Amino acid sequence: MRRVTLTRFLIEEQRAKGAIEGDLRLLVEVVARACKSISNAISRGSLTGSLGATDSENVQGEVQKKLDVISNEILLEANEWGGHLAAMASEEMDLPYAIPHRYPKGEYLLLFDPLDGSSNIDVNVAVGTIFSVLRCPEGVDEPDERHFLQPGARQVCAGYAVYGPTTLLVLTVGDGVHTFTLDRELGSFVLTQENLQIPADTKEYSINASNQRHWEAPVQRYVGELLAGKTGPLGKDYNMRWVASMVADVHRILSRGGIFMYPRDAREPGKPGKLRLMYEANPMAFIVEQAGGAATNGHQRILDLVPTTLHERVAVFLGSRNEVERVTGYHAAAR
Ligand code: AHM
Ligand code: MG
Repeated sequence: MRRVTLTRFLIEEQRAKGAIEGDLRLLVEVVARACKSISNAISRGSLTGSLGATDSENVQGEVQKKLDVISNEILLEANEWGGHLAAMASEEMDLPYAIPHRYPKGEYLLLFDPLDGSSNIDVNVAVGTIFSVLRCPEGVDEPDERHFLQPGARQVCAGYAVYGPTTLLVLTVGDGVHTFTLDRELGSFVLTQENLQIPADTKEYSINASNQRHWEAPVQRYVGELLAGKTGPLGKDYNMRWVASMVADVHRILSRGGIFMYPRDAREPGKPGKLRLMYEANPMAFIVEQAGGAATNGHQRILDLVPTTLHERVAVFLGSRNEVERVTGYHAAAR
């Protein structure tokens, strides 16, 4: 069997399609290496005392888990010295991280959620890392928050790692979506699936139904119809899955279709949703669209939204195209 490692895949893509610039290739390899280290840290769990909470909170007011902090540090350390980045931003840091002056700077901005699905860390359920790559605006030497505030459509690369029964890296550079599986004996990510496609129709949905009483009318209508099953207006029975790690839920959708929803709700009316636009929704929306799916905030394509702050939140509906269009249509009809 021909084994294509991530390194070989990236070099061949670069040669054949010119789709990947040298520095972007380095960036992806460095992020992948960091994900291997995170995977190792997670797999040792209690053996190294790395489970449990710290006594600090992040900018969103969430208590940081030890592994949130460890994963953030692994990504920063791996990426700061290679000369491929102008700056980084993370769910775990209030402000962008400037590349130390002793290192050369590159043309890319890297954003990440170092460990997504934090509530699952201590219970041995799949978690992941999500990342997004933008270009630093030309002529900007010392990027600050403003330079990150670009619509998701400008991403040049996005990906996620899932730390589950196997460790996977799912990647797009705007030329389809590909999956790599970590071969622990080789120490390399190996290409295991090319050009993933999300079926346009599905019989599976994901939503945290405990928030139902807080949802807006279009979401009530849509989920009501899903629950009504075969005898309802949609004429078929639907199954429900909710891992509570977005990476795992999105990965299932990439594998067999489905719709993932984290709508805005009335728990905190000031917030337009729970998930963060720049390092959760945007990279996932880019990946989902590259796999033939759709992603909206109920009203607009997520990738067209112009961010106003680094940590802003957004409602998310993504996955199988026909279902995302249906629930987006219900929002338009309710206006
Ligand atoms: P996190 O980045 O702090 O882990 O939060 C994001 C996670 C998503 O992975 C997941 O879809 C969602 O929060 C689960 O939320 P809830 O606990 O409300 O079901
Ligand atoms: Mg997250």
